[in-house]
Amino acid sequence: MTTGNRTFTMVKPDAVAAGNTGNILAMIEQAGYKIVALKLTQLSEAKAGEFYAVHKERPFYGELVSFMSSGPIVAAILEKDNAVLDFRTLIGATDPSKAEEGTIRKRYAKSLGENAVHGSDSDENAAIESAFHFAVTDMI
Ligand code: FUP
Repeated sequence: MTTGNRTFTMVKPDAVAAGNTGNILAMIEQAGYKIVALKLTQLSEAKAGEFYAVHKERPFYGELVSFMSSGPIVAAILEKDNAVLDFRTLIGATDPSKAEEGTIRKRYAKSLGENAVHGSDSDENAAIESAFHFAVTDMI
């Protein structure tokens, strides 16, 4: 695996429950990403807490952990040049009211908390988050 050409994403419980998984994956593929690992899963509260441990001291942590463990998610590893930064552009701002037209969050996010999709914020975190959800043998 070359660093810099992969990112990690989750279609969050709000978007899976609303039936938007297929449309979101289509937007991702249309943006030039190749899906190199993919699974439907559900995080336990403990696992969601671990994934978002960096936010432990933030006031929204409890709500975030409870939301992210509230239903199925779709986790994926995506490949493209400049994967991490281009994916942040594709998903748009964390708060959908501030997201650009044509972004995934503008189209599908309900609110700052229930914002449809996750995207890694650095190459280092993309590698850590991918390894959190997938074994090397799960990746193409
Ligand atoms: P992002 O990288 O865009 O997913 O945003 P952050 O890492 O800053 O936040 C992670 C998640 O915490 C967001 F997807 C939603 C949630 N969050 C809140 O619920 N309230 C906030 O004020 C900030 C983030």
